[in-house]
Amino acid sequence: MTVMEQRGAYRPTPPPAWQPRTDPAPLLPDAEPYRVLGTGAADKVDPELLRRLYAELVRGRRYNTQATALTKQGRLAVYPSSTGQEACEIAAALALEERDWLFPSYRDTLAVVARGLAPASALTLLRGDWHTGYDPREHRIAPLSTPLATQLPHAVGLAHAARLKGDGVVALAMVGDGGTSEGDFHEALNFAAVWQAPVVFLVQNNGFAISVPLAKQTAAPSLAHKAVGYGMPGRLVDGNDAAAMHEVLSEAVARAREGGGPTLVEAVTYRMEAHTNADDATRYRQDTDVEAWRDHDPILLMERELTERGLLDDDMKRQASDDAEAMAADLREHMNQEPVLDPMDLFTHVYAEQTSQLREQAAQLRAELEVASEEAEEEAR
Ligand SMILES: Cc1ncc(C[n+]2csc(CCOP(=O)(O)OP(=O)(O)O)c2C)c(N)n1
Ligand SMILES: [Mg+2]
Repeated sequence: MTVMEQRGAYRPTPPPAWQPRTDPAPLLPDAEPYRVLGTGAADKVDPELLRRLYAELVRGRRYNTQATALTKQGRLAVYPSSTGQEACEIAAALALEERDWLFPSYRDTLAVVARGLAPASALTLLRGDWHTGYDPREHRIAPLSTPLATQLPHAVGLAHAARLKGDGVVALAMVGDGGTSEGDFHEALNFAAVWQAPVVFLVQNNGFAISVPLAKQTAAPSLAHKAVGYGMPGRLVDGNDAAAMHEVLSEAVARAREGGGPTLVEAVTYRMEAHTNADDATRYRQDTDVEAWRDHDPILLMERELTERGLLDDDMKRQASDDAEAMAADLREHMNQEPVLDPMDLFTHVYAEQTSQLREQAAQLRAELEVASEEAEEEAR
């Protein structure tokens, strides 16, 4: 008799039938990117909102062309243009209330400016002047993040704290298609869903991570589908349709505020310019690829809708363009001023409490600066 044949020997029992923890069907994104402009859904949108979005898009486009021009004039070290992506940028800012928090990436200067930051302050970091360039707490805007996706766990942490405090604050975090391959993306989404944190993730799928096209980035049906694996809804939206973007992000923000948990929104858009002024996009894509998107330009889509419904006349167009020009002139004026910088600021805000090494280095720099200023005085005599 074998051991297994003895009375009371272990007999495997079948496991309980497997049940999904949540029904995946409601979490799945639409098969096609959601659109409003040019469809019947546009009739329901407040005309004032459409006009506001139009004016912001025009202003945003002008900001992009002005900042790019400043790189050519040597006034700005680097600029990642969001030309073609203005609808995502503007909608992200407008979907939030003042008490909410925005967590942008380096490409999201327009969202930061549309949220109310002074246009020149949004370029401080990209000029390499002084840390973030603004007080994140005052504006409720986290620093423009260059390390990909690191802003996402920060947003979840803030949102989780807001939920514990019950203060109704929502965090909206922006990331690119390439950023979705980072571990931070996975960790942030997983924590957000488990904790039901009031956070909205906005992925701007602009087709590229520098030279890497989306097909080499992921084999997922869409980036929005990734939401299902974490247990949150995924939304697939036309990222060039400002009305659709505004509606979907506003819904996701409201849902988060009401305790409904996080949402992942994928905005399908296109990066019309090179990655930054330091990149040559002709090395990895054809001009014809770019041309194919011209007719689906976010400003054009909005202009068509407004014109067809008689909501936009020449005066309004001129007003939007004049306002954008005034903003650009102001930006030029600020960026043409030499910044007054204190080299000792290199050491502030690195750690809450400075390390002994940093104190030593600060003392060394202070001594060098004193010698340099004495020498300059000597020469002046
Ligand atoms: C952690 C990290 N790895 C690599 C880089 C270098 N890098 C800068 S931008 C970029 C591509 C990002 O593409 P995507 O997330 O699609 O954003 P996009 O630039 O298209 O807005 C890479 C790899 C970085 N900044 N941070
Ligand atoms: Mg990208």
